[in-house]
Amino acid sequence: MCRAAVFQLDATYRAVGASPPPELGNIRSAPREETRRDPWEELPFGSPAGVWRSLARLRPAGVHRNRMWRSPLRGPWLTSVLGAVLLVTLPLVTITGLLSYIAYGPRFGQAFPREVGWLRLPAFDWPTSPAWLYVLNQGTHVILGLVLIPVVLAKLWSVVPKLFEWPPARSPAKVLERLALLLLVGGVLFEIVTGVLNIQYDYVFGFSFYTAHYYGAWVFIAGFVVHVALKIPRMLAALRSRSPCSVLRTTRAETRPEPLDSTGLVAAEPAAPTMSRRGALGLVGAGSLLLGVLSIGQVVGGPARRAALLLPRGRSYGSGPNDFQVNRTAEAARIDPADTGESWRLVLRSRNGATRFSRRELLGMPQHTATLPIACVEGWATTQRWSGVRLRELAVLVGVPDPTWARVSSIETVGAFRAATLQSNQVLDPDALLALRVNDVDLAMDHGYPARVIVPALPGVHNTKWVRDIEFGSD
Ligand SMILES: Nc1nc2c(c(=O)[nH]1)N[C@H]1C(S)=C(S)[C@@H](COP(=O)(O)O)O[C@H]1N2
Ligand SMILES: [Mo]
Repeated sequence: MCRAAVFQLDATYRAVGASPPPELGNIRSAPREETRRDPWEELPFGSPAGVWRSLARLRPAGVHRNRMWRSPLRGPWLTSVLGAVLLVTLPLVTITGLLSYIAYGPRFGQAFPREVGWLRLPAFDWPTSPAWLYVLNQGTHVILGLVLIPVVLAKLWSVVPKLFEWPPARSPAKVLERLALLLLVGGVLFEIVTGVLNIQYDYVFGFSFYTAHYYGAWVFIAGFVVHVALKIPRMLAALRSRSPCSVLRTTRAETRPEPLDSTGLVAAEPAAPTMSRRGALGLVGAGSLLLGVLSIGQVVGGPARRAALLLPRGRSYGSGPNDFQVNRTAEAARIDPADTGESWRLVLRSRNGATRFSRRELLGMPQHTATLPIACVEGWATTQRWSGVRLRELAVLVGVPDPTWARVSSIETVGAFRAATLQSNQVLDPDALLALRVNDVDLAMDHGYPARVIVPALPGVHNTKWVRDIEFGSD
């Protein structure tokens, strides 16, 4: 009992009129314990060993190594199993994220963030085939990202005693390792939180989601690479330490802690197991499965879409053949019906000048039909049968048979996505359309009437609706 508490207790007894029990007096009058002199106190100030040892003495109250983390499941094996899963899957989430950045066409200045300095990614023409490429890319990024949340949380749970290790690092090498860990854990949590908020809500951030998510990814990548390089030998050794089959056969009653070792993961005073390791892995797996079930429907479509509670975008639908999801309605985009009526003209531009076409004239041109998906960066996708005029035929009409780019602009004047630049392969693909109709009827207003762009494998955002103007260039 510390001296202050004794005085307090003493005063309390007196306050209630009782005399303090004799033990209390004994403690009070006990000679003050001599301060123990630690050998490192003699070390010269600033010597590295001295710094670490002083740190060791400054352990904050409440930090007891391993004492409060008593689950008998924690140990190198469990941590390594979860680590191995993330080692294979997190790179997929990361790479599809970076690929999506490239798909946005950074060289046209339309990827976010626009300027990334030396973090620039290699640019290449995003392919137009297979048409479902961007569905696959974003489906993987968003759904796998969601599904891995329980695994990430379980991995963090498995190593949480390390957070309370004191001193936090015993050598300069350990400081670097811990710093990498800070990037890794901070990065992964930041990416999860920003990603999840973005697919749930309309732009709740006070900053650009894309910019934050992009730089957050690099912070995560830096931490991940260092962490994997440092931990892989230990992970492999731990995985070999017991066979997965034996773990899967072990019941709760037979569950024993892993042998106490130097990793600091195994509880020094383990509690009795409340579940087996297979139970714990099953729980994580079930959590992942649930997240998958609650989101995959937005990618595969059909009746499954209604179960996709975690991807609420595009829940407003049209009617009849236009009955498929709308992310941004004509009303939200403040499209004036007067601008889409009889007076609407498509303006085609090139260095040779500008030409205008009415909707009737466009319908009089050769019509082409293609069944193509629209895949939003946020993971949802929908596949429909679109018909209209091929973009490459429109290019010919203004004397640019070999365009290297096309700039599409919308009637819309308010949104961030009212214009997009297409690569040459995205203009020249035989299925790249200025769509006038969908599923054999005119486009609904919400789907971009009088005309919208539909290009195979193009990120959804660049399938501009309510098109007003297309400029073709060959420079
Ligand atoms: N003019 C215009 N076109 C647009 C958008 C927009 O906001 N304005 N949204 C884009 C986005 S982000 C997607 S995913 C696709 C499909 O969105 P929709 O469901 O609103 O049609 O349209 C794209 N075309
Ligand atoms: Mo989108």
